[in-house]
Amino acid sequence: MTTNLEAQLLALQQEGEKAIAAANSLENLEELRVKYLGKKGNLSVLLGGMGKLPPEERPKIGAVANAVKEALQTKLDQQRAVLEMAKIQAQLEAETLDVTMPGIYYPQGRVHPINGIIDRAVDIFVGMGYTVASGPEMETDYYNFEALNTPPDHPARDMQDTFYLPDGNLLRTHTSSVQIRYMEAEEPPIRIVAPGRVYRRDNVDATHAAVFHQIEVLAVDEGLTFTDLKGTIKVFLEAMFGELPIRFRASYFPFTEPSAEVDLQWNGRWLEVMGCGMVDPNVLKAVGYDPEIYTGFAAGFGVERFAMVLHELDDIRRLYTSDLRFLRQF
Ligand code: 2NM
Repeated sequence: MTTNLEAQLLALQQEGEKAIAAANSLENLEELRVKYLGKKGNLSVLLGGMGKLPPEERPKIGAVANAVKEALQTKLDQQRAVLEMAKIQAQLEAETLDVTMPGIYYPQGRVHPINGIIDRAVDIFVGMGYTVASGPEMETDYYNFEALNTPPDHPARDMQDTFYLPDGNLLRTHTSSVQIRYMEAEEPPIRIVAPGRVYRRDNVDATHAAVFHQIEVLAVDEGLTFTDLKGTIKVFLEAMFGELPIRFRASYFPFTEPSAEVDLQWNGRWLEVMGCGMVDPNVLKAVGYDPEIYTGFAAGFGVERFAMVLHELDDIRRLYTSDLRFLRQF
């Protein structure tokens, strides 16, 4: 009887130690602890038979049982340490960061000089309370010419000067069409600045492009006069070019009356930089405004021309060829 229980205890120890040594995960190890040393585990079950032993044998078997329990517990602790170490090792390997790996090259971008001029000009007008407006680049004859008081025989309407599309529409030749659309949709008072791409059927050379950028401004309100126009342009040109002499020269546009060109004294020479005028009453009528109540002023300029003056460029085409050696200078 004694030897039988003792042998069973020793067999349990052997079996347990082998199983624990083979455990391959902490979860698996916990299962084995419960199986061998748990309250209802194998050791408890065996010791349940102790009560049937003669009293004098109990201390000896008890000692054996304690030794088995301690041996299994030691084995469990050892294996737990091994598995925990393995787990950390696996984690370290999975999370390795190679600090010698070369980085990814992200070239530094810049604002294109054309957009740089647009941003500066728009900011100046926004500072004076203007709102940015935009519209389609493909336009109808109405918005590009007719509503702008441009007569049917005006040279700008010629096939030689404007890109007409097969469906009778055209590529806008100025952003004034945006102003017409805005006025149709809104009521005075109006203060807008319309930057955008425009198209003209020009032969491309150092100072001409078929696609270029324009900024036009428009103010419509009660009581606006030519002096408001002059003051606005003076503030704008001074913010753009610095405090230089400017002059207004009488000119002609179909959509303004009176009209003027604005010259700027730059490097000792008079340089034409923009056109402007008081919005023609016919234009106000076309958008449903009463010219007896409202007056307006407008002005427009070419962005590329400003860029060429401010950055001392000799050829407009440099702005379109995307040569990074050129563009990185800005
Ligand atoms: C310019 C010169 C003069 C202009 C006129 C209008 C509108 F829509 F109100 F009639 N917008 N822009 C205008 C006037 C543009 O650019 C050289």
